[in-house]
Amino acid sequence: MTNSLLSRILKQHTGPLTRDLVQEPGDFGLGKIPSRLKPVGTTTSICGYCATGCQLKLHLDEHGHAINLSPQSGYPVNLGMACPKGWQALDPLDAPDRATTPLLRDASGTLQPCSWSTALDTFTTRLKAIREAHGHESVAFLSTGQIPFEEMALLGCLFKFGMGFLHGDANTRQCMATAVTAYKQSFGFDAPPATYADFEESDVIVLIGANLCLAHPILWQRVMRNKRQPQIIVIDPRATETAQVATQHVALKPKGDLPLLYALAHCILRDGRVDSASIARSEGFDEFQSFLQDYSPAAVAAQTGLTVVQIEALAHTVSEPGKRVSWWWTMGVNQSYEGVRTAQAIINLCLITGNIGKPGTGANSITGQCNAMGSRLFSNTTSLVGGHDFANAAHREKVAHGLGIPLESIPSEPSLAYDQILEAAETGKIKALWIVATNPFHSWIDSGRLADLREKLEFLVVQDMYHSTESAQVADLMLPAAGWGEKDGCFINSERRIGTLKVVRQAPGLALSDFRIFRLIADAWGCGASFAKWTHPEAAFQLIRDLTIDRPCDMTGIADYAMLDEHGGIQWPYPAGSAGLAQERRLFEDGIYYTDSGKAKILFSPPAPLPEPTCGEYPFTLLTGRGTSSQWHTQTRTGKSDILRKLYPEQLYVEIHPADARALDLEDGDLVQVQSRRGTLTGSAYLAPTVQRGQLFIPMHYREVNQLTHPSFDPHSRQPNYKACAVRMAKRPT
Ligand SMILES: Nc1nc2c(c(=O)[nH]1)N[C@H]1C(S)=C(S)[C@@H](COP(=O)(O)OP(=O)(O)OC[C@H]3O[C@@H](n4cnc5c(=O)[nH]c(N)nc54)[C@H](O)[C@@H]3O)O[C@H]1N2
Ligand SMILES: Nc1nc2c(c(=O)[nH]1)N[C@H]1C(S)=C(S)[C@@H](COP(=O)(O)OP(=O)(O)OC[C@H]3O[C@@H](n4cnc5c(=O)[nH]c(N)nc54)[C@H](O)[C@@H]3O)O[C@H]1N2
Ligand code: SF4
Ligand SMILES: [Mo]
Repeated sequence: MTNSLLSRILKQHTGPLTRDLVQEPGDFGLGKIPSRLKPVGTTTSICGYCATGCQLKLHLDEHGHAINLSPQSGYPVNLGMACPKGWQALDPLDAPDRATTPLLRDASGTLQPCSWSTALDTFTTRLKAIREAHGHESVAFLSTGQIPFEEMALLGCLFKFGMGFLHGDANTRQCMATAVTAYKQSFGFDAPPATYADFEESDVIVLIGANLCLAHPILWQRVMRNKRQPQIIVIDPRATETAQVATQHVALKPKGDLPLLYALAHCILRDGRVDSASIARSEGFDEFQSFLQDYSPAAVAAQTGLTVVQIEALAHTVSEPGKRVSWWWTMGVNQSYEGVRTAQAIINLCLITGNIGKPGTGANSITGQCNAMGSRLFSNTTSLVGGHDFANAAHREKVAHGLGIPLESIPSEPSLAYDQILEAAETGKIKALWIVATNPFHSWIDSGRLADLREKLEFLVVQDMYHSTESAQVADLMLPAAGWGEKDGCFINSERRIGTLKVVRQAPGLALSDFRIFRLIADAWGCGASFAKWTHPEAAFQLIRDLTIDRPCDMTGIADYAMLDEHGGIQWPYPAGSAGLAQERRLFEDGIYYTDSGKAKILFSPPAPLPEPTCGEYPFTLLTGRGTSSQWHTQTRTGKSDILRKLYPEQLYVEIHPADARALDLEDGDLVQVQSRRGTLTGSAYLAPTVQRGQLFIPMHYREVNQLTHPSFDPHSRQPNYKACAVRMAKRPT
């Protein structure tokens, strides 16, 4: 190992790590450095953007420093492909606005550089004082689906079991909460059943509220490898990039999904195109059958915006006997005030037609962020770490024992959800927030409210790679974090595949890996001893891996990171003794679900009205979502790449149907104002027949967009309803 690589690795994993803070000896032992970090010509890492989980091959110079990358050809996920973000994954690391030192707001209100000692002192003194004065519910964290799960677990365990606070949630609430709740209720565990090979083995692929070509381009490549000449049906109000290359586009009304899915089930039952064996493995069928009587195509046509003929034809296609039908959904379903029931309506269709547990089938949610699936198992927010339940006494005992912590330190109550945390901050019950690897001042729904909320907070800590994010700029204390490529750990992708990341760059200045920051905080707080075994990410991996024993996500058969690399990643479940299991595995092949009875639950309720329908004053429905394959969320990373920036419009644009534009006397490129009851933004009109009349589309990547969105939530999952609110639009007055 060259000296310079060694010193870099030491900087990430061992003390002393910072110029101003001397670690206690023995805190991070030299012997813990994973041997796979020895310098070689190349190494591999899972991409740090989307949940497809492509593996990238990093090309290293003689110092072990990544100078370039290419997609990994032998990896079972991406098979040698990557999208533009993956190809440019190193660019964001070199940005000039990287946070290189902690920043503390001074008496004049300016963020000033400070030492790590001062930062840690301030962090503990302020939060302890707030805890002392207002109790253990007065501080909350908001984290992410975009850091390794070893880091997520350390944060969640430190905050709840070490620091003794109760409330923490993550941006996965904005993204996957609906799918989590739907699966837990229907299958008894949060278990997306698919393996990506199912894309290649289906006869009918239904993409509902998912724009694969743009948001998961490499999964679209998997669809393109399907040799069965599949029908590809896209259910989306917009003629998206994916809809345009599908065999059929079902252009429904926004939020017409639930009545449509019930009408499909109605037709399928009426025509007897069901799989009795699969129905026998579920509960609630009789009630469902009588419920569906009211959902004939004629009864729901107006709500869906489709004709009876279209609905009947679709019902026929998705229930063809002998055909393999797979359903795939993303944010068009999850981000809805009735997302859970919509996802379950998809699950119900698969259950009654027997399209589950077999090749080319499934009710499959596609995940968003690189490690949303890791967050779901390990972040210790909604679920107790390792796929457990806070309310279950036996689970609490198992986790306490496994982690070597006192049982009393594990709360039995659940955390408030994201929106409830922010509401508690508005009402003054929560006094301080710690934001890690997410940018809610841009991405949260009705984001204008956050400005007022900021005024009410006594203390706001933001931990990010950049000091320039909307959230970092309003922090009282900013902690500089290493990013993807500068730290190690694991991600879990949409098909439950666990894969590793590597250190291939040195974090700039005093920036530290989130893992390292949490360790330092544990010591500063005085609870470091409880986390003595969490010496480095791989040690943490082994600790939390062992917690999964006997859970559906059991991964106790994974020895170490090297084994993950050798196997091309490993899908859970992988209990001890799994050697020889296939590389591609779907769930429920045995027809047994994770519920107490072993049967799946058919769950349903009547569709509810839109929380904010259009009206004379606000006549347009605003849809939001991904804009291009080169933009990632709030653009803190993709905005730093010269190449990616060339691939998308710099300024906010509003897609409007040409006929609506004519009625408003608008031409392409005209400056327009879009207004909702909550805010106003300015952008340029983009005339696009891909949006329906009466609808507008604005990509989520521009900071103003959430000033318009309406804060409504799914009652079961508390996921925000980002995708439909009422707005008006006009040419901008000159
Ligand atoms: N390039 C890029 N890729 C990404 C991301 C990114 O920021 N950039 N983000 C990642 C993340 S975290 C996520 S969650 C995924 C999101 O991936 P997707 O969910 O595919 O992306 P979205 O554009 O948010 O939403 C998908 C579609 O839902 C449609 N839609 C809106 N309302 C409705 C409705 O009522 N019914 C139906 N059926 N459809 C509706 C929209 O028109 C949109 O085309 O992408 C991941 N991949
Ligand atoms: N209107 C509208 N709003 C939406 C959506 C929509 O469709 N429409 N989609 C929602 C969805 S699905 C999602 S997932 C959210 C995403 O919303 P956010 O999570 O707020 O978006 P990101 O830009 O991914 O923010 C991640 C932050 O983490 C930082 N970061 C990256 N890597 C690291 C790291 O290793 N450590 C630390 N400490 N920081 C790091 C980045 O610089 C960035 O500031 O947006 C939601 N908001
Ligand atoms: S498809 Fe997703 S995981 Fe693959 S390279 Fe692109 S962003 Fe990365
Ligand atoms: Mo997401």
